[in-house]
Amino acid sequence: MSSRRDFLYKTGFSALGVGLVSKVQAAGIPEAVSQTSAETQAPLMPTGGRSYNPVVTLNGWSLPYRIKNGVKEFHLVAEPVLREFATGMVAHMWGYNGQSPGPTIECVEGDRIRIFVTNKLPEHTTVHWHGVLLPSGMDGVGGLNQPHIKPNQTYVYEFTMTKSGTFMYHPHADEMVQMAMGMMGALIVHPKNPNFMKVDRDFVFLLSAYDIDPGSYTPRVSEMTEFNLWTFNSRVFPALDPLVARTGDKVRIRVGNLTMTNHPIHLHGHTFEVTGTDGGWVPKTARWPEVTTDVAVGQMRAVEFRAVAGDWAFHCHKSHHTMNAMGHKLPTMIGVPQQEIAEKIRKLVPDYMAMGSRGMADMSDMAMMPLPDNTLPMMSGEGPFGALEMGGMFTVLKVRDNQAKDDYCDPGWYSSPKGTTAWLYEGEEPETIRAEPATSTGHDLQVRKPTGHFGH
Ligand SMILES: [Cu+2]
Repeated sequence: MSSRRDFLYKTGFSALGVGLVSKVQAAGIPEAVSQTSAETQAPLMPTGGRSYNPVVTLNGWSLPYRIKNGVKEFHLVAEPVLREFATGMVAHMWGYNGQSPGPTIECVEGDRIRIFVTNKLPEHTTVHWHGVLLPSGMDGVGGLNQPHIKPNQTYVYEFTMTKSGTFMYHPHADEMVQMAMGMMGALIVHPKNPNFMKVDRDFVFLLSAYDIDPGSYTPRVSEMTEFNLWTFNSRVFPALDPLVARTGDKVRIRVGNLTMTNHPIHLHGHTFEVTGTDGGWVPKTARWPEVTTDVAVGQMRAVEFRAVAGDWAFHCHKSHHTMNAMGHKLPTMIGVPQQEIAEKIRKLVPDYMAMGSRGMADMSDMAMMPLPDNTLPMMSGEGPFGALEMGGMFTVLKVRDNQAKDDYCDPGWYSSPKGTTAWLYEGEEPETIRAEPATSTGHDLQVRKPTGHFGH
């Protein structure tokens, strides 16, 4: 741990704590604000210019701005960062302003924006503004639209936001390496009319994937398919914050995909409509109900729904993407008796444990197996009824009747109304549960209280 790169990482690490840390100040350039926390930060209310309803970045934050002569100015710093994926695992990555992904940039349709980009990486970079309509020279493809931004240089991008919607930013320079190292961020352009497409809660995050060998700290940048960490905003379950809403809230979730494969994003307990892509808003007449929407590589999808009370899983539907740090070359051992061979191996390797004779659920028990340094159990997380057996791209939408407006704090686990939780049958004659046919919301079941046993 003594190379120059380690020194840079350690410099960042020494500032680890909570909140914002001022970092770069130079004449004429807005202060570069840096974030050290991987927790979801409160929405950043507008500090001048046109009014808008800010977004909440899942396990992320929004970049403060200043207004100078009518131009909204931001300062992005491309730099090595440390990102905690979950307790027990920190990755050495490249990002912006202290975190990977970088801060969400928020502005308003019609805004003139000026973004200073300072390069503190050991190699050149650029920034491409994915989906934004702008002059060709501002599009950020190194060598095509502009010279590369060399280490320690600052470039200025300036353009007018002509349409509202959900966009992204990322380098268009040594892309394979720089995106595999975590360089990306969300860019939100709010409508000029704050009542257009208005919602009560507006969440955003990016999908990204990394290959970090157990016991190591830096993503393998040459990996194309065999990733072992599938993330929402470079964070994995159980360390992802819940998405919190109040019953009846109109909720929007904006999801951008900068991985190498598609992710069918699935929400339980609701139907939603895709209301926006990185091309713009979808007209009402072109929307249809869904419970899963596939977000392809390089795409952004905004979905909207009315929140229904409960704890609802929200995850990628590829089951390997709700796992952490797993190998994919394991033989299936279900039904294979391993006791005899396990005893023989234990004579040579005392800690050896035979795996998977009864499935892999045993592996969610972290205590059963010692893990190498800086890696995560394949699946983990405790719910109110036991192990969740999930990892990676999984979090929980928590909707409560009494969640206050603008309160995004975790309300704890849902307490279901009596008689509405599946129960253990132990031989008694259960009373009939009379469920009316589900209505369009699916949540108006008329339930007569059964007298069976309730687990909890
Ligand atoms: Cu996926």
